[in-house]
Amino acid sequence: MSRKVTDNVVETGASDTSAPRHVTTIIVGSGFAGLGMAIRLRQQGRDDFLVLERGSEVGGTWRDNTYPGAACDVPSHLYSYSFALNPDWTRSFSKQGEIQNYIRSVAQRHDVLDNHVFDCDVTSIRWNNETTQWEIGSSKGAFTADTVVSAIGALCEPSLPDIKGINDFEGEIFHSARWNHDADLDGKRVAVIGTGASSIQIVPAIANKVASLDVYQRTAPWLLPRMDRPYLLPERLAFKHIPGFQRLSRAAIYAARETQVLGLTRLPVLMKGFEALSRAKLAIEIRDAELRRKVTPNYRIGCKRMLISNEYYPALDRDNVDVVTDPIAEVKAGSIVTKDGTEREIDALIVATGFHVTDSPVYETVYGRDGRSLAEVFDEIGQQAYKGSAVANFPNLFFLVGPNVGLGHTSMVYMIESQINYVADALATIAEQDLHTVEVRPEVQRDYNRDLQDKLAKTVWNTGGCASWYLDKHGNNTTLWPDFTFRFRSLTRQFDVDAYNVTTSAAARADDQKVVAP
Ligand code: N01
Repeated sequence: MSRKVTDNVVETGASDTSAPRHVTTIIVGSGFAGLGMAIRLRQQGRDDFLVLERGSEVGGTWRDNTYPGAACDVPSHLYSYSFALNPDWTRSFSKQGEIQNYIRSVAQRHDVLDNHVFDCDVTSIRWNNETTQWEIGSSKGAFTADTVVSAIGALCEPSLPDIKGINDFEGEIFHSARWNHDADLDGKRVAVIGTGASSIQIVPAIANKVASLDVYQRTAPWLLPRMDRPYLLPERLAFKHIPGFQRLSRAAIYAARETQVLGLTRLPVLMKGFEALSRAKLAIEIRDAELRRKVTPNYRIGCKRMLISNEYYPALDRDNVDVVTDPIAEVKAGSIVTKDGTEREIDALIVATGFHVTDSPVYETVYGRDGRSLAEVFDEIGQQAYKGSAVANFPNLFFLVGPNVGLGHTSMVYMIESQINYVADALATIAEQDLHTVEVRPEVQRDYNRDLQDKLAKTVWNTGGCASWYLDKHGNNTTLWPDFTFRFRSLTRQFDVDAYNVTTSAAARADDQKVVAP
């Protein structure tokens, strides 16, 4: 099949009533993961794929998170594709706009945009046992596919807090990942709920514009210095013109970051240095003793994602900013009431409360071989996959950024590229060996996850005394990778077909002939 696949979708304006359009592989989502997968397929000489993307352009989380101050907390030269290094990064830590421009330019350069269907909201993905194909329902019509790659990411479905009265708030209200740029916050009384990675960037970006800012904190984050600076012209010239300089710099950043794995997963004592640094930062940047007490974390560093900012504490220390630690009792039409009875009037409410990660609503829309949804399967066994990429009962379905491939200390793009290696090799193996279906064997998945959970049990994420989105409702850590990332790279270097139950296309053809034979 050729690029016309997409043209046809556009030309025929496929709607819910059109016959399903068949493509060999459908990729859902075009953030770093889905786009990288599309580029790899193109590099393999394939054009029989479509990327279904609910947004109107590529970029995923970097397209959606446009809140003031949005920037990456992984250094620019590491936070990029290995096959598309960018010598032109302007800063050591990039801002959202620059990353989004980078992703856009990579998509254009690699000529995969014609394989995209934008504004295409995928509503269901269902395995059909008769046709042994995936049936995909979407806002741009129905599709069928031999293989599906889910690249929806973990941080795409905003989680709204279940607070009494919040739906009756009459001022501006929006989630950090759906920033309303039409809302004018200048001179307004604003509240932010949450003090995670998004909030600590938003708060300093708006604190000097608003009349007052109430920051509702449930758990104080640990903060480290942000070593951000603009690159000087000689550095940028060196990145561009000295062969190997940028790769060397990237490798150095990677190695430095990887040393954190020991402290996070095996030797907690190694995190003491970070903790001391963070406490010193707090002491220097916050003058008020009571405020210092309020924002001092009460769990071990690393248990939640360590955040980096040089501006957050000084913003909290401003006269027009209050940190509220009394739990929220209720939101009213124009105010927030805390459990101690205090009512604080506001004009706008920013909800920076994170995402549905272990309970993604998308899981309710994916139905496997036995008719059960991913949500039902995960409810029973917990969110889990084999190598973060395949789930028993869901043949020919692969995940990018699936369970237990997340990280807090280094670049997710590295993990994504590892998974792309694995899935690309799986698709190549299916073609080379004339396989019809591949489905990970349940016992392989079980053993793999048992081993993962054993490792995770010793990590600071599980033992550090905090609640975080890394843990699911059973208390299992089903989001993070508990080892060096190069171990994951080596685990995913090749598709291990022996871990899968397979059927061959020859057998499928023979079955078809039996059905039509008189
Ligand atoms: O979300 P979060 P986020 N009432 O889940 C609080 C990535 N990211 O959007 O800690 C009151 O971290 C919650 O409190 P608690 C990164 O991977 C990266 O900030 O659960 N409060 C917490 O303070 C990150 O980890 C970058 O007690 C409630 C906050 O809301 C992930 O995205 C930038 C509440 C949620 O924090 C998510 O970050 C931004 C309630 N009902 C994001 N419910 C960079 O690279 C939740 N909270 C820089």
